[in-house]
Amino acid sequence: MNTPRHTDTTGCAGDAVAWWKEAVVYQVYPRSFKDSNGDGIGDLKGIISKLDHIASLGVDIVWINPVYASPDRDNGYDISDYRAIQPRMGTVEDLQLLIRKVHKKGMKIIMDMVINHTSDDHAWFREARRSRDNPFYSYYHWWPAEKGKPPHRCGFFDPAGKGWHYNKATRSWFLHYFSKHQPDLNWENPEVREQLYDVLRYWLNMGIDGFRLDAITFISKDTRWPYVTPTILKDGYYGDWGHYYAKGPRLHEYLREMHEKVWRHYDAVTIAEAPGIKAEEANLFVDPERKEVDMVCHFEGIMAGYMPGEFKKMQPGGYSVKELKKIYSDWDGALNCRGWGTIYLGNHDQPRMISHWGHDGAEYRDLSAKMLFTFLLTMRATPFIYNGDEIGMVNIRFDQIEDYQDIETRQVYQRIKGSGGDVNAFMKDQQLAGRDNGRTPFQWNKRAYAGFTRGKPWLKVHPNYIQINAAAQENDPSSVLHFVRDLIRLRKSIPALVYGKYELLLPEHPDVYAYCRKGNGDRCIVLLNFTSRDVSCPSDCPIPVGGEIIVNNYSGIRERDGHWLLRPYQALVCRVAPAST
Ligand code: ISL
Ligand code: CA
Repeated sequence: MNTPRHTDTTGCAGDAVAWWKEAVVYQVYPRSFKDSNGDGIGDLKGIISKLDHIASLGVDIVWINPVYASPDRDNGYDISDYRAIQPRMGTVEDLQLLIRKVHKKGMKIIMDMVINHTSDDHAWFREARRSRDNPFYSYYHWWPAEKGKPPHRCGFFDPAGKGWHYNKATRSWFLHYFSKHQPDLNWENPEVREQLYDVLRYWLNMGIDGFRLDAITFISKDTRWPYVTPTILKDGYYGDWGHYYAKGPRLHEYLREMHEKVWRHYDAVTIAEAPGIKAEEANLFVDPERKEVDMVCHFEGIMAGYMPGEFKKMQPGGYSVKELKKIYSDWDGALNCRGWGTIYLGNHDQPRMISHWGHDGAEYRDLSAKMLFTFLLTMRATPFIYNGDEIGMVNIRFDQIEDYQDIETRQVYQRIKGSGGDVNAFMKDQQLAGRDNGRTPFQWNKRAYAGFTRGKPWLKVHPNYIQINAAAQENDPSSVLHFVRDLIRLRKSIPALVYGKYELLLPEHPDVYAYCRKGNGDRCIVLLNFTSRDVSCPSDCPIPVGGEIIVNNYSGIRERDGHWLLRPYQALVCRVAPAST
């Protein structure tokens, strides 16, 4: 699909057509997708065996989380060999077969690349930590003991929250923004950059169509190592940490160099995971004239409703719809005519979409899933679907720390326990926000372990798999799965839903998210009730006369006193076809 389907744009230079703007991305978390050999861990052959399911959705790009050699301290986000496949995941031949099969089905495949840090088991680091004279020492960031203690930096996955770890042999501390098993690479060293660019070329030459660049906003550090006040560098995640770490002085210089040396030579799509980036900074990354990356995945949307400065703690009462509207509208406004956005409502670092933004009780589970998918697939941004969401999977809500496998949950638990904090409250928060909620095995059918594995799964399967599974959804024409397929088809058949301008309607409405997508005389009005209550859409709600309802997750529309009445989690899309405008 290198040739974009549509030729019409909104007339802005930044809205030029591109295949990746029209694409729908499907994220596969390989560990939890499908196990082919009974060891309880999903693998490449497993993905290959389920390509029909993926292709049946109508998605265009498959993004796989890291499958490189790794001691798996952070499920592959700690790479020990950039050119090797993790044996548990399969072989390079398996990957090549996957690439061929994905391409044969008319889709593209992108890999996740972790180049802010390596594993401490990577050959570079094993050498580096031996002595200061070792040629690889300068591949990482160090603070020598003779200078006293290093200035505080966060280690997000460190039990003490510390980002420096002391290494005896070199009499120095090394920097790790994540766990001590994930030392940060020293991008100041041109040799490091060349090595990494070579890795990128290696996979692109194998046929990979692009990358999701993990934690890429963190690669540049201020190596004068200034003292930064604790209010800026909170130990918690969601204070101002990201804004400091994502503002390294040479970040954009590195991104431009990477573009010049790698991306420019390939028709590859690049997606920067961008923690710490605000809407007003977005174009620094994605303005095509700057030649950096194609898209960023920001965190402002996904973090709505979390308590600032705390570790993934939801605000009492959850997120506010008005806040959500403001964030997405600000991002659209910032990118308008210059760059292009992304939208995602869940991923492997987040709780399940339905549990987070909708309602996972039986009554509203499917309705809210359909409403959320309507949002995801009608915005002016490339949508990312996280595997399992299309069949309505929900949070597992573990009540014992032993059930969690995630390094983040386990380390933060230790941190809170160690500092005499409230672990019970933390366990409750994790039921809502813990990353393992989004990582439980994919529910294929009602056989043992949901058909994910013949062995014992690495993480517990959600007990609701008997009701919620792909096979059951397949057989039910009113299921979330069928709804998602229809929506993807719809997005592709109406150019205004891809490129059309986005205009927020009813900005002050506390419960309804309403907007219009407009382009080439075509107009689609989207109305979404984000609550479990009946709400009324005021009379200025511009449902046009003569419009055709093209999406509705209920069988009809109610009206009272001349107002539309939206049922709990009702989603409506009304199209005013070109002829009637
Ligand atoms: O997941 C987060 C908080 O729960 C984020 O802060 C996350 O750590 C950050 O966005 C970077 O995420 C990426 O790199 C991490 C890895 O653990 C994540 O899975 C990955 O998406 C370290 O490589
Ligand atoms: Ca396996």
